[in-house]
Amino acid sequence: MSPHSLPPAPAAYRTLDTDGIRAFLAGVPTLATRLGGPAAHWRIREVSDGNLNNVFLIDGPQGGVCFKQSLPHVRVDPAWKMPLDRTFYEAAYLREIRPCVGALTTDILHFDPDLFVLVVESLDRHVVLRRGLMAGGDWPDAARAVGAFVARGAFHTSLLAAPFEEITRRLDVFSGNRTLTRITVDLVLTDPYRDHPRNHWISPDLDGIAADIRTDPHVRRRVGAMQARFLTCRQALLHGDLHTGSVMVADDDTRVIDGEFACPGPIGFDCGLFIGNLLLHLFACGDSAGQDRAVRDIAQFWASFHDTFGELWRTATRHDGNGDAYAAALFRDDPSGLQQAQADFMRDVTADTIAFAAMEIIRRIVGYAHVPDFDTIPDRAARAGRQAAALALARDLLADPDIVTTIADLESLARGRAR
Ligand code: SR1
Ligand code: MG
Repeated sequence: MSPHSLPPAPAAYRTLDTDGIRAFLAGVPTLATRLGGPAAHWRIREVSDGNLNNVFLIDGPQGGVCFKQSLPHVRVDPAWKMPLDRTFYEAAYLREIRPCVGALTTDILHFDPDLFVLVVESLDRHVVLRRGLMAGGDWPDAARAVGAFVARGAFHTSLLAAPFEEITRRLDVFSGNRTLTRITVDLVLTDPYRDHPRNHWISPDLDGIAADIRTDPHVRRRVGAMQARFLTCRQALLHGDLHTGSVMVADDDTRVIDGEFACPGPIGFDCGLFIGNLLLHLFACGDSAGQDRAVRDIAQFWASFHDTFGELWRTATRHDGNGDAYAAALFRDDPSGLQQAQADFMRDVTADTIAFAAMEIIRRIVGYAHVPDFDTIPDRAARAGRQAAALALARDLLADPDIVTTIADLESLARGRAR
C-alpha cells in the first residue's frame, strides 16, 4: 500500500444519524445511565463546528454527553476522502494526557473502534473560546489555563520526566497519526509557500503579500527549517491543533478539546499555534480594549507555560526524577547550572513558538482553512487591510529571526502593527 492510499473503512462502520446515535448510546449501559430516563426522551443536537467530524450534544434527564464520529471524508468537503482513525488518536491522546492535566481537558467516557465514535463529557455550559472572543467576551483566566495545559502535557510526555523507554513507546504510537499529520504538513507547513489550488484569500488586495511570502528566499529558508523541526524534533506529545477553536470556556472553567491531531513534535508548535491564533484575533479586533485583552492573553499564556514547565522541571530534579534528558544527577547540586540549562531550552522553545505562530497566521489567511475572526469586520477592503497587516508581521518574523527573540517583544511589535 502506498503511504497515501486510503485503507478501507471497517465493514461495521456507518455514519450515524440522530436515530443511530440514540440507539448507539442506549446500547452502552454506562452512557445510558449517565443520560438517564428512556432513550426516547433524550435531546440530540448537532453542534459540528470543526472541519473534520460530526459532533452532537445529547441531554437526558440525568446528564449529558458529547458524541463525536469520524467521517470517511473531510466534513466540510465530502470530496476530500480520509481514513477514519482520527477519533482513535483523539481517544488515545485523552487517555495519555488526562492524568497530567486533570480537568483542563475532558473526561473520556467511551470509544467504539468499529464506528470510530468517541464519547466525552458534555461541556454544554461552555462556549468555544474563538466564538466568545469574536463576540467581545473576556475570560481572564483562560489563557493561563491553556499555558498550564501545554506545560503539563509537554513536560510529562518529554524525556525530562521519564525514561526514554516509556517516552518513546508513547511517542511511537502517535507517530502513527499520519493522516492528520499529513494535513498539518500540507496545510500549515507547505501550501502557503507554493502555488496550490487549496490556497485562497478574500481579496486581490492580498495577492502581493501572498506572493511575497511565497517567494521571499529568507522566508523559504526558515519555513524549510521549521518543516524539518516539526518532523524531526520529538520533544513531547503535542496536541497538534491548539487554536482558539480547540478551547472551551465558562466563567470558572477552561478545557482544551479536540486532540485528534496529537503527534510527537517540538513543544513550540503547540505554543505557536495558540499564540498565532491570539495574534489573528488581535489583528481582527476593531477596538483597543479587545486588542489589549489579546496581548494580555498572549502574555499570560506564555508566563503560565514558562513558569509551570520550569517548576515541574525543578521539582523533578530536586526529587531525583528519572528523566533521561537533563538527568537529575547532572543538576541536583548545581541550581545555577539547571537555571542556565532551562534558559537555553526555553530559548529554543521561544524561537520555535514565534516561527510557528507566524506560519499559523499565514495559513489561516491565505491557506485552505481560514479563521472566522476577521468576519467581524463588515467592510471587505478593511478586512483585507487587517489581514495584510497580520501577514506582513508574519512574513517579517519568518524572514528575520532576530526581529523579536522574546514573547514580550512579539507582543509589543504586534500591538504596534495592529493599531
Ligand atoms: C482539512 S482540515 C483543516 C484544518 O482543520 C483542522 O482544525 C486543522 O486546523 C486543519 O488544519
Ligand atoms: Mg479541531
